Amino acid sequence: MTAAPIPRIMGIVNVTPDSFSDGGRYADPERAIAHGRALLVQGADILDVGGESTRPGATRPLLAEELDRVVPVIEALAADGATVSVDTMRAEVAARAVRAGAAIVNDVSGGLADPEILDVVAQTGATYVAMHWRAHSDRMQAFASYDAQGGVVAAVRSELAGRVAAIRAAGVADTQVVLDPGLGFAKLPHHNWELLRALDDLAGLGFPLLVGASRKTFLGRLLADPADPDGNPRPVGEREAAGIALSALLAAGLGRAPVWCLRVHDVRAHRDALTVAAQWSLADRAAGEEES
Ligand code: PMM
Repeated sequence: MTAAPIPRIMGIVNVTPDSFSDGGRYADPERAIAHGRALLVQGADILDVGGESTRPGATRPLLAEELDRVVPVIEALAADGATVSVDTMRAEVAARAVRAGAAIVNDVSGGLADPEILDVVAQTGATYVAMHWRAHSDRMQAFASYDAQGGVVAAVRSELAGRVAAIRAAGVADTQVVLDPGLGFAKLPHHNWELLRALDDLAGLGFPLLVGASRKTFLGRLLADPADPDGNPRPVGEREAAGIALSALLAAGLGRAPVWCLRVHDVRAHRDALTVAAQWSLADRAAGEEES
C-alpha cells in the first residue's frame, strides 16, 4: 500500500474585526503579522491572509478597507520568506496582494464574485484556490439546497467543473488550480459531512483539494449539548478538538482521496495530528516492506 502524502497546513490570519472564528483578535496589522509569524513557528506551510469575514450573514468591507487590512500584512510576512495566500474575492485585492508577495489567491467564490480575478491569476501565474460558492454570506444559506441536482456531491462536482471551464477560458493553467468543496458555504451540516466522505468524487476532476473545516458551525452542531432544549451549537472556541480529529482522519485517507492542504486556525495542534498520521504511514510502509 502506498501512503497518501501528508497534507500541507494553511494557517489562518484573519485581519478582520468580525470573523466568526477568532472574533477580531488580529484586526490590527501589527497583531496579524505577529500572529502569522507565530503560526510559522508552529509549523504552517502557508499563511492565508484575509480582510473580509465570510461568516454567515456578514456584510462586505469596502475595497479600500480590505486593501488596508491585507497588503501590509502580506508584505511583512512575504518579506520573512513565508508562502502567503490572500483570501479575497476581489480582482484588485488579488493583484495588489500578489505584488506585495502573495503566491496564492484563495477565492472563496471561485471567480463568481469578480470574474476579473481570473485574469489576475492568469497574468501573474499565482496558484488559485477555487472554492464552491453560491452567493455572498449575507444570503448564502438560502441557497443550501441540492436535491434537484442529485444531491450535494453531484452538484458541487458539477458546479466546480463549471468554474474550471471558466478558469481555463481565462488562460489559467491547470497546474495553478486547487479546488475546495466550500464547507459551510451554502451548506447544511449534513451536506458538509457528505462532501467530506466523498472527496474522491471531487478529486476526480483532476485537481489537488483544499479543505477548510476548522471551527465551523457543522462541527459545533455535532457537538451540541443534547440537554440544550434550543440545540445551540457548541461555541466556536470549543470546537478545536473535533477539527483536529477530522484532520487526522483526512490525512489517514478516510475522505477517500488525498487532501493537498488543510486550512486551520490552531496550527500547532493540527501539525501534531499530521505528525501522528505521517508516523502511522511510515510504520505501514515498513510493515509492507517486511512482508514483501
Ligand atoms: N473558509 C473561510 C474563509 N476562507 N477559504 C477556503 N479556501 N476554504 C474555506 O473553507 C474557507 C476559506 C471561513 O472561515 P474563517 O472565518 O474561519 O476564515
